[in-house]
Amino acid sequence: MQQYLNLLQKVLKDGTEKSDRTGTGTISSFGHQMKFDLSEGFPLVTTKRVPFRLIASELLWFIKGDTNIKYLLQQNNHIWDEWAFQNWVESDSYDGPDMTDFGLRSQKDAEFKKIYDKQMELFRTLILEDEHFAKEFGELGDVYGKQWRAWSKSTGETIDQLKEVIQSIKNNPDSRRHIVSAWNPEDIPSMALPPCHTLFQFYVADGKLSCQLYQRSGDLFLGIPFNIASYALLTHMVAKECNLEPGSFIHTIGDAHIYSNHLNQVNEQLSRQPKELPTLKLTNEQDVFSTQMEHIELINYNPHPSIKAPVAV
Ligand code: DHF
Ligand code: TMP
Repeated sequence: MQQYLNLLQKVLKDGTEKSDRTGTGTISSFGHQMKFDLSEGFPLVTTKRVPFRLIASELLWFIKGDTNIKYLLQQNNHIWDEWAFQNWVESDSYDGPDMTDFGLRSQKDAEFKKIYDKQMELFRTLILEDEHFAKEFGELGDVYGKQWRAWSKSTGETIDQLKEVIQSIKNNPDSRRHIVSAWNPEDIPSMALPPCHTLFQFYVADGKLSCQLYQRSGDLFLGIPFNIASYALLTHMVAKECNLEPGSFIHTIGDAHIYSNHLNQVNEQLSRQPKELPTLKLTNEQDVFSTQMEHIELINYNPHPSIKAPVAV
């Protein structure tokens, strides 16, 4: 995991101060690559505790082709709540207290934060208990799950990119076309957040399956540890189904940034010594598509304590 710490250090040192869509401000640097040999252990950051259960349930949600946060809430996973909430409070149906700029305001205004927390709690309850509400406001739009499993063709049919790529790895391992793209220009306007992990490619050699991800935008403190572990897990799962060993995960990042309100957290992390990597055990015999949470086991994860940070919305 030293590569991840090196990247944090490099962006701190050489990055440029840049404003950003969320109004938070970042230090940013363009074009970086990390490479993780999956035989050396499972690449989950150890200089803070990263909630692996949330990473695994988010990946299973993508693989199901689901784009509604109801499933995530049922798994007690709240990493996408703010983006669905935003759609609700900006809609005509919303008649509660004003939630304009709730992300930034809840960090600066304690009174507002109380009202916001209450609205968010109400939102979660409605998603879980009101089917109509969940259908309308739990939906993030044409995000990852839709593009991976049901990319729309101009003819009205859909393409199951994930199924096809697994077939092509099995039938034609040497192909240079094992690609899944989440970046669908036509669908960008109907997404809560245009895909950050944009495109990935698999590669087979010497009985091993490798994966490279192109990520257009990476929140180095919060998002990136999730993204590394998520694609490492996906590579393990696809390798198992295709009777291959996991090879490497290569992570290429466009705009790699540290948010200005994550600087103390990053420095705290950089003061810590990385620990031994955990290992991953997949206990199912079945294919990628029938993998459940109970089939995914992380062994020997003994990280430093967690470090909290606000997410920029
Ligand atoms: N926006 C921004 N600004 N950064 C992101 O990383 C991000 N990621 C998204 C959606 N939008 C985003 C989806 N993935 C967390 C991690 C990943 C993620 C969203 C949020 C996060 O807040 N992680 C916390 C733990 C959260 C919890 O325990 O519920 C962490 O400490 O890792
Ligand atoms: P952007 O759309 O303006 O680039 O904002 C998206 C933010 O979310 C940016 O900070 C990158 C971050 N992000 C990740 O780092 N990983 C993810 O998986 C997701 C969904 C977002």
